[in-house]
Amino acid sequence: MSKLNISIIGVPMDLGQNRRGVDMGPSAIRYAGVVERLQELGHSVDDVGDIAIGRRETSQNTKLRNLEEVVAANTILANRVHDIIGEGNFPIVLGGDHSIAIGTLAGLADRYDNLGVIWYDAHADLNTAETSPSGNIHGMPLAVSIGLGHEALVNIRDFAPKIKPENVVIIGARSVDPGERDLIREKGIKVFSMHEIDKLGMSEVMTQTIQYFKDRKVDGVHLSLDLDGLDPLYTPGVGTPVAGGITYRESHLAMEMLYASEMVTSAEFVEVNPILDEKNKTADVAVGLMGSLLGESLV
Ligand code: EXY
Ligand code: MN
Ligand code: MN
Ligand code: MN
Repeated sequence: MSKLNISIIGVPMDLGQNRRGVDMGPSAIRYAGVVERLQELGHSVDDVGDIAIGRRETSQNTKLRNLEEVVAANTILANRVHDIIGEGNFPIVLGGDHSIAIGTLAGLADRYDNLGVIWYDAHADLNTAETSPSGNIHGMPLAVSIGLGHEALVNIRDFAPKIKPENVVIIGARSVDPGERDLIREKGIKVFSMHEIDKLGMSEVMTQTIQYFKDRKVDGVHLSLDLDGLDPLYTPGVGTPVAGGITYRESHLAMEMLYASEMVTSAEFVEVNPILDEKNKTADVAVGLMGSLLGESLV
């Protein structure tokens, strides 16, 4: 892959869930040396700073917490991401909770005819207000992006859906709610749960993922990587840890294979919460994975 012009954009969002501290994720990832790491790989890196996030709403809509502020921030993010692609740059979005994927995908989608998405996560993030057990919007961004959910979320940048369900591959799932399971079946979403990762191995999972996108003739692939996709042994600084996850080495292998595929055109790294972390371990892992995704080799 040739050297890239990378634009890093921070989204200090914590309104998509209940635990404070994930708004400090972009700072923690910068502190872990993201800009330097990507520059060392030969890329040109522009850190464009953070999106402004509003305050927690006092009127509690318990089915869609902080809806207005989540919509407002994601609208700004979507427009920024859209511009970054227009400039020919490679966007890397730093979260923040996973609700920010709504804005990232809203900004990306109309820059492609047939965008593929990898959802690297312990969760499916396919809830709607009707199926959500929590009312937390960070459990909804994939549903929103395929056109399901509150219209204010679904219609950011005035078009919907953003992506096709058959262009999504979920990797690492192990905590899926009943309504999400129904949706996966109904929409035929491709999922490599921990069961498949255990059974096939990560090498085969990634080979099949890459082939899946080739078969669908995608013209770009967005990687949405939730750090809770990894086992909490490696990434303890996340708000919704689930045991039995992807290992550190499996995750690096996945990133290295994506680099070799030359398919990935944008990425986001979300749910890093330094308050819950151990000495910035989770942000360090995030930066390491970005390195492998963008060309770092072991020897
Ligand atoms: N499925 C649960 C919910 O919707 O509340 C938990 C979602 C956690 C979402 C994390 C970030 O990926
Ligand atoms: Mn997630
Ligand atoms: Mn456009
Ligand atoms: Mn998750």
